[in-house]
Amino acid sequence: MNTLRYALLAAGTLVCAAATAQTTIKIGYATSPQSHYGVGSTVFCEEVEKRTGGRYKCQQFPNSALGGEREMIEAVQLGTLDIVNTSTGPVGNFVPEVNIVDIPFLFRDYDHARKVLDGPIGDELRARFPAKGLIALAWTENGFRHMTNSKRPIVKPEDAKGLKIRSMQNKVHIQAFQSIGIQPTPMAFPELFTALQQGTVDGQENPIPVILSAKFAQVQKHLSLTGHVYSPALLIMSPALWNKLSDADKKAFTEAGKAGGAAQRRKVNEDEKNGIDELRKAGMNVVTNVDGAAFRAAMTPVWAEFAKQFGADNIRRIQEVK
Ligand code: EAX
Repeated sequence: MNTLRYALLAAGTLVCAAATAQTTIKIGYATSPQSHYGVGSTVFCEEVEKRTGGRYKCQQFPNSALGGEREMIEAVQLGTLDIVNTSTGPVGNFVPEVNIVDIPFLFRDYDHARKVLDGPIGDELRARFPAKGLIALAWTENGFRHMTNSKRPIVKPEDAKGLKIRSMQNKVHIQAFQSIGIQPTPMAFPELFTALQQGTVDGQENPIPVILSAKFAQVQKHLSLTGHVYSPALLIMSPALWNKLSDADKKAFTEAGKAGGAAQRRKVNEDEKNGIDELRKAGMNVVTNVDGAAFRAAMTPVWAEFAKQFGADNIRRIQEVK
């Protein structure tokens, strides 16, 4: 009788253990835990833990601890990293159609960008990822990108001519910068601060939240509010993890992704509101009278190239979202 009792007890313990087994998921991103990516990732992780009753919890790898965004996306594809919270910068190297969202001056403002990404167009773009061995769980946000450099204030495109500006590994950005005489230097984000410090490049371009969290004011004098590109971001998950999830857990992760994206956008709003003064106080010369019309006019020829690459109708469809 005792043997049966012990066997049942052991079986019961095993069942309980299985029911409360906890899986740790690894999530990586480029900037600090206090940054917009850190806030978005933390809310995502809290929501996952809550919505799965603690069966899944995160281990975060901030500050490019696992490499640049391109390397992290590759790791997600291989299944050695579960999730990356990344800008779309390098994503076009994996899912070429996504490069359409990186076209300069495509989005009018944050409201327009968020409406496009949260609507059918954003869903259609996310649906292209599984065929490339990636799961685009949710849109998060990086923000409108502005130029910084150590040489001179940039007011109009001519002022940027000849400057060596670091770009993301993004062919649309590279084409656009070349079209206005900038010398783009594609470089992974983790190398950027040192490159600016050593003068390997004269400048870079990033949203206010990144310029703040990466402390670029320590190595850059001039900030020009060009807002030349809206930089979306995404929570991208490994199919190795996604395919193991039950339907209920897939729903839980998807809802958690939306909550993370909303929190990240709120942090971007905050940084947009307070960040410029913070950067002035940190010693940056902030150029607010950038000639946006001149930048748009200078990029008209390369826009014709983008219309050929992505389809004028597809671009117009994005522009017409109100
Ligand atoms: O996603 O590489 C970049 O400039 C990105 O904006 C940064 O990694 C945050």
